[in-house]
Amino acid sequence: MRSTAPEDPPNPRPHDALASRLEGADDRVRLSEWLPPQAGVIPRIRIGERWINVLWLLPLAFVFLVSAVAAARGLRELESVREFLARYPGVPATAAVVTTGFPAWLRSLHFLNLFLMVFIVRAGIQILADHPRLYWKRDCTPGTEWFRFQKAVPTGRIWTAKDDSVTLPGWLGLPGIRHSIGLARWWHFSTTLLWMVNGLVFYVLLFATGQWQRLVPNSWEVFPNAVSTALQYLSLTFPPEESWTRYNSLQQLAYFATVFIAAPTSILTGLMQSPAISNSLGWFGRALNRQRARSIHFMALCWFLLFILAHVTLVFVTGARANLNMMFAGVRDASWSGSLVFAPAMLLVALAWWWATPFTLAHARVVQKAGTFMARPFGAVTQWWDATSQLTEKDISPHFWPNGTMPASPEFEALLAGGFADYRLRVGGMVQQPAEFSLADLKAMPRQEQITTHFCIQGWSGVAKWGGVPMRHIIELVQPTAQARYAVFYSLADGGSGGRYYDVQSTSNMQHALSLLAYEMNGGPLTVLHGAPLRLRCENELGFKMVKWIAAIEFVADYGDLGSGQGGYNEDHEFYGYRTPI
Ligand SMILES: Nc1nc2c(c(=O)[nH]1)N[C@H]1C(S)=C(S)[C@@H](COP(=O)(O)O)O[C@H]1N2
Ligand SMILES: [Mo]
Repeated sequence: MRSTAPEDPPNPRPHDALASRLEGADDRVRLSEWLPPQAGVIPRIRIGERWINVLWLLPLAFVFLVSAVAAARGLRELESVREFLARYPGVPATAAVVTTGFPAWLRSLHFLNLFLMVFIVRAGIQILADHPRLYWKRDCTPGTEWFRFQKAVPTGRIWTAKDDSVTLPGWLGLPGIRHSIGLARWWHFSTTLLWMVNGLVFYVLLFATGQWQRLVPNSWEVFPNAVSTALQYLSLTFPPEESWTRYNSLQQLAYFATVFIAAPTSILTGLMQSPAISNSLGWFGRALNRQRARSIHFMALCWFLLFILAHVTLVFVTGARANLNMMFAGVRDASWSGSLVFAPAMLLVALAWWWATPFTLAHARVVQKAGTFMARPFGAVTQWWDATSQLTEKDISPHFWPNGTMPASPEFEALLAGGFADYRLRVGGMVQQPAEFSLADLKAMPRQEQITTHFCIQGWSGVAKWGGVPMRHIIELVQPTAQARYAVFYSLADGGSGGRYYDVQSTSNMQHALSLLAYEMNGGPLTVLHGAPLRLRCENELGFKMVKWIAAIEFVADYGDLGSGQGGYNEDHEFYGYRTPI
C-alpha cells in the first residue's frame, strides 16, 4: 500500500473516516438554509459615553446650511469681504487654462469610474455589515467602538461575530443578504481591481495630455480662492461657470482630494486589512492596525459619498444640460447631445444595479470562481513579505471575539468530561508514518509561543499569545509523501449549516515558522470557546482557515473530492476563498 512513487494516483488511500461526514453545499445561495435575517439599528456614533443617532445629522446639516447661507449673505455686505472677493474672485490669476475640452478617453474613464464605484460601494457596505462596528484599537473590545449599526454586545451569553452580523436593505448591499461577506468580497475585490486599472490609465493620460492642470493647483492662492468660492455658493450668487477650461478653486481642491488623496488612501487602507500584509509589516502594521485601516477606509467612503452628493447636486444646479454636454458628449453648446448619452448610460447603471443581486445568489459559485481569479493580483502583493510580525504581552487583547459553530456532539461532551484524557489527534493520509497523539504526547513535543494578531474575515481582529506544537514538527514526525501538497484539518464540530467543519492548507504553508497547533491561549489552557483541545494558528491567512477543535489532519494530493471541493467548509458553504491572505 505505502509507496511514494511519482506515478501514484492522487489520494491512493481511503480518506480519513471524517471525510464521510462532510456535506457538499449548493452552488447557489438557498435562502431557506442561509443565516436568518437580523435587523441592525440606525447607525450611531459614540461621543464619550453617549451614542448619538446619525439621523440627528440631517436637521443639524439643515440648520447649519441655512445659517451658513444667512451668514454668507450678511458677510457679503461688508466692505472688507467685498474687497476679499474682488481680490480672490474664485480662481487664482495664475490658474492654467486647458483648451482641449473633455476628450473621449476622459469621458469614458469618468463613466467607467462611476459604474465601478456602484459595485465597490455596495459590496463594501455589505462587508461592513458583517461586523457592523468600527474601532481605532486592534482589540475590538465591545464598548470601545466609535461607530456601530448594531445594538450593544449582549452580556451573559456567548455572542459570536457571526451572531453580530446584520441585514442591509437588499438594494443597498451587494448581494444584500445577511452574512454574505464571502460573495461581497469577490465583488469588492474584482471591481476594485478594474477601478485601479481605470484609475491608473486616468493618471497616465492625465499627465500625458496636460489635463492634469485642471486638477492640480499651481499656487497657494487656491486656498483663499476656495474660501471665496464657498462664500459665493453659500450666498447663492454662484461663481461664473468655466468648467470647460478650468475649475474654480473649491472645485479643484475637491477633485484633487478625491483623485489624489481619497482614492490612494482607500487602496492603502484596504490592503492594510489583510492578515498577510499587516502581519508582515512590523511597526507599520502596528501603527496602521487593521481597525484603524478599516475606520479610515470607511471615512474615505464617507468622503466619496459626500463628494458624489455635492458633485451631482452642483452638476444639476449649475446647468445640467450644459454640464452633461461637456462630460458625456465632449461639446460646449446648447444641444441635447450630452443628455442623449447620459440617459442610456444611467439606464445601464440601473440595470447592472438591479441585476447584480439575483445573479449573485443564483450563480454564487460562478461569482466565487471569477472573484478568485480576479483577486489574484492582490494575493500576489502578499507574497512580497513574510507574515512573521509579533507583538508583546502588553498588546494582548482584553477581549477576543469568539466565532464559529460550537461543538455539540455527545462524543465531544464525553471528551470534555474526561478533561480530554481520551483525546487523540489522528494524523494520516499520504504520510510515511501515520500517527495518533494524545494531548500529553503533544505537550511533550517542542513547544512554541507566539503573540500575533488574528484577522477574522468579518472584520474584527484580536491579539493573543498562543502556545503549542509547531506544525513543522508534526510534519517531521509523520513525513508526508512528495505528492502530499495539502493538509486537511477535520474538526470535532459541525459547521453552521450541517456537515463537519474542515479546512485545507498547503503543506508548504504548514512548514511556516508560525503555523502552530495551539493548546494554550494567553498562558492558560485553551478554552473550549476558542478551540480546546487543539486549534490551528496560521498567521498569513484569515481566521476561518484556523480550524478549532481539531480531530484529525490528513495529507492529500488534492482536495477536489472533499465536500464541494472548494478547500474548506466556508469555501464550500459560504463561497469564501481557499487562499485568503487578504
Ligand atoms: N471547527 C471550527 N473552527 C473554526 C470555526 C468554526 O466555525 N468551526 N470558525 C472559524 C472562524 S470564522 C474564526 S474567525 C476563528 C475564530 O476563533 P476564535 O473563536 O478563537 O476567535 O475560528 C475559526 N475556526
Ligand atoms: Mo472568522
